[in-house]
Amino acid sequence: MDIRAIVRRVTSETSPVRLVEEDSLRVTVVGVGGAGCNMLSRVEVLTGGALDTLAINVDEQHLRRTAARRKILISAGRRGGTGGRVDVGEAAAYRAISAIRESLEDADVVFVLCGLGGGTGTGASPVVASAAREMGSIVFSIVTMPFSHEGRRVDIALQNLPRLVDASSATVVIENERLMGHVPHLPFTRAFDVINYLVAEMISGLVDTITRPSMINIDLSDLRELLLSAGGLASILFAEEDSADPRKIVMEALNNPLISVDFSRARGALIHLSTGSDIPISTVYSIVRAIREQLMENAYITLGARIVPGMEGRVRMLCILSGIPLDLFLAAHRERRERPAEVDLEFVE
Ligand SMILES: Nc1nc2c(ncn2[C@@H]2O[C@H](COP(=O)(O)OP(=O)(O)OP(=O)(O)O)[C@@H](O)[C@H]2O)c(=O)[nH]1
Ligand SMILES: [Mg+2]
Repeated sequence: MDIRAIVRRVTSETSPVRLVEEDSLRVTVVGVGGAGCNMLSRVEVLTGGALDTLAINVDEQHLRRTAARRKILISAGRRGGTGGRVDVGEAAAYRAISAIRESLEDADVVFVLCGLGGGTGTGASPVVASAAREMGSIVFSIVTMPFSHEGRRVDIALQNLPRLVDASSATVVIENERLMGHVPHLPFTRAFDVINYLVAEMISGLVDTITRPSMINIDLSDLRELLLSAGGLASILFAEEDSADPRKIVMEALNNPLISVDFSRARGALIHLSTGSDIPISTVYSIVRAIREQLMENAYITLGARIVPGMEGRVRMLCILSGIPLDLFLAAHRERRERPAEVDLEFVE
């Protein structure tokens, strides 16, 4: 979207709010496998049950513990779950495909959550994403990559990520390892909980962005446009800063990516700002320009903004960078995986 068009739109509107009816957009959040269901429980709690949530797992006990509005138990067709086998997870989803399709029938936007690396989530999530997409939904998959010390699970994740990217409109990848760089001393289970919380926040922010009326709205057709011209692999950036220094906001966001990939190859961005009513349009312009500078030339940029009472002097930004080449990401990961552990050696004569 061209910034001049936005300025025209904002300045020419008698009422700056283009209303989206509160319930006009149907969003379903689906958790697949153990990690996916844990993330989903967080979404359910964080949003106070306001979103339509669906849990899918072969693990019945885990499914019982999951907080979700609806649940589908899929069968691995053998005792003891998938045993970490992706083909078994995939077959389990196909066995339940009519129940899965039925439960996603009316959704405009479907979020598919999964921790890549196990059998259920890795195998079943592309089946869920394809089903939703075939029925016309926009599908955002949000997945985590295993920690490097999880060994074989990393290979499983790398091998299967392309299937999920193909099946989804956009796939946001979060590297557990990058996130933990920010909180290195947490025990394993607490670390997962931090990730689950972050994913829940991300979804609630995104849903908020596309469903609640804003000063400049992002709606379904904006999303479709963005994903048509720049779908594929995506990353999400957040920042909150003083509105006096727009470049600082963008730098803060870019310095905290949850994925290690070169953003200069991203082909699109969805930027959403929450800010006070005192924000000058020049600040908005500077933020968009600073993001644009980081991306491919002619990148597709969609902007949304909301005035939040009490946020005078501050800007909170949520930015989805999409259209990142998958092969770049995979190559960087494979290389890291094959590289022997680095050791600092000093030779003394
Ligand atoms: N974000 C997050 N990641 C998790 C959590 N638990 C495990 N993981 C990650 O997700 C990967 C997959 O684990 P699970 O989700 O338990 O596996 P699954 O999809 O249920 O598959 P199987 O149990 O093998 O059938 C692991 O390798 C971890 O990297 C969690 O609670 N949250
Ligand atoms: Mg499991």
